[in-house]
Parts: sequence; C-alpha cells; structure tokens
Amino acid sequence: MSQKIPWQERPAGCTDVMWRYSENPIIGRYDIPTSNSIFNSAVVPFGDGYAGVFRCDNKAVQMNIFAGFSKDAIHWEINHEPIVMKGGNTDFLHSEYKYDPRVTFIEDRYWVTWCNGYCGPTIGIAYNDDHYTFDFKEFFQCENAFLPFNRNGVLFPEKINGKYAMLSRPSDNGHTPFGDIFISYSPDMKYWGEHRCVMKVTPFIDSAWQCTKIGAGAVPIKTKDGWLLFYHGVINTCNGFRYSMGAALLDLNNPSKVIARTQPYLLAPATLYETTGDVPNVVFPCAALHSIEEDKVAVYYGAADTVVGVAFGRISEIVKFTKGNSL
Ligand code: BMA
Repeated sequence: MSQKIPWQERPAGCTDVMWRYSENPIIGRYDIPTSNSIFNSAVVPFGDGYAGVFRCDNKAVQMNIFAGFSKDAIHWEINHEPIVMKGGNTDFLHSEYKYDPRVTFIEDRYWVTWCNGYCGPTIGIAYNDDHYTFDFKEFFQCENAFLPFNRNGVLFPEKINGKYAMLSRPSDNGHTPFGDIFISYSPDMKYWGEHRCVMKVTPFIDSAWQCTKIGAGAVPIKTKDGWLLFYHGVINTCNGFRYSMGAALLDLNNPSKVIARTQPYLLAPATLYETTGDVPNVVFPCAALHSIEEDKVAVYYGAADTVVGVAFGRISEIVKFTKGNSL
C-alpha cells in the first residue's frame, strides 16, 4: 500500500491504548441527500486513495449499502444511489435490506460481506473483480453464506489452509440478546462448513462490557503475534444495550484458537456522538486501515447508529495490551 493511512498522534496526557480522531465524526448523518444516518461502514485502500461501502439508512429508515471514494480516507464522497448487484455465483439476488458491510481484498478482488435480509438477517457476499472492471462500482452478488439468522460476517484477508475463512455471529430475528463468534470455511465462497466456535461472551463478573453478545468487527490484521481482531462486545443495561470495542489475537494457522482477548475494552461510548443518536451508546467497529511498517492502525466505527468515527492506535501497543490484559 503506497498511500498514507489517516493518523494523529496520541493526545498529550492521554494514557489510553486507543484514542479518537479530533475531528470526529468524519461522516455526518445527512451526508447524502436521502440519508437519515450513515454508520457501521467499511473502508479499504483503492487505487491511489480509498474506497468504502457505507451503510446509509434513508429517511424511510430503510437500510442499504452505498459505495464511496476518498483521497485521504477522512473526507468521503458517497454515491447517492445504492449499490446495484449483478449475479455472481448465483442468479438469486434476493435482498430485502442490506446493512453493516465489511470489505476485504483477497487475491484478485474486493469482497463485500453484509447483513442481508432473506427471511431475516443472514450474511450476504459480493465481489468487485478485475476481470471486467476494477472500479468498485460493479458488484456481483453470491449465494448467502449461511441460513438465517446470522450477523457480523467478516472475511479473513487471505485463505487459511487453502480455504476462505469467515467469522460470523449466529443470532435471532430481533435485537438478539445473545451471541458468540464462530468461524466457517469455504473452498469456493459458495459452500460454507467446518463451523467452529471461536469466542463466547464473558461471565458478568469477569468483563461485563462483553457479557451479553460479541461480534467480529474489522477484517482481522495479520501480525507476527496472530490475527488481530477488533470486535464489539455488548452489555444489557437497565437502559438497553451498550456496545464497546475490544481486541483479540487469534492463532494464524487455526484462528478458532484464541491466544488472548482484552478484559478491559479499548473504546466505549463516551463522547456526545457515541452516547447520543438514533441508538445511544454504540461504538461498532467495521473496518481498520493499517500499516505494519509504520506500526499504525485507524479503526472505523459506527457511533450511536448515526455517524462514523475513527480511532487510532499503535499495533504493537494494542498487541501488548491484549496479551497483558487478557481474560
Ligand atoms: C445490531 C445491528 C447494528 C447496530 C447495533 C446497535 O443488532 O443492528 O447495525 O449498530 O445493533 O443498534
């Protein structure tokens, strides 16, 4: 990757492992004419800049995903029309709604996963490849990965032992009051199996912020210490769910093996744009830009189901913190 990832140094006096961008939120709720809110969105390096897939709920509060482009990954031009899918490994393009996209580049193409409405939420998959156009505009929808109900489908950025690998969170058709992270494998992005449990929720007394449900957030980052996964954890409070972000390290060759996992959260709703919005108290990571050489990561998260924020950290410090403060 040649482009510089967005970055700000840790503010003076801050002792936290991760810190927020001072100009947050970087995307506002009304940034396209039809939107009610823009949040839980994913970004990737693209050409000499960046591209992204954005969750824009419209003013009828219908959920859909939109492509967007940026030179610096901070200022975004989001298309005013949602992504229109063509047939990929199937002609079955059923989708009642689309939300919470993730994007990753594997081998020769960008892959998008999202929560796809098909008799309830499940995991949709599409790609933009370099066969016809490498434009981040023409997307080919594939078979849903799983039966409903499932959410938070996150692909690994490379095949593991010759197979595609995806994290997901089996759920229900509502505001799921449970949820653990599983991994599944596929030889072809169509048929998924070898489902294994990766991480479960924690006992309340051990780490309450992740005691109700957890879900994969950003595409895992390959480090020498394992796959670094940013994930969300939820506690059910007397005022409803509160979503925070933690990190885990997964074994490089067998990612269903957890090496370490943060007992404290790395980022929890605290600023006004995280505690106030359509759904108060939500920090929901969906993407991360990183540079191993520069030891930097920028995590993109939905804030209060309304806007998009960015938080920064040093990869080596996050890895050290995860190992040193593991459950
Ligand atoms: C989840 C999803 C997310 C949302 C979160 C908090 O179930 O709907 O899109 O951010 O709840 O409301």
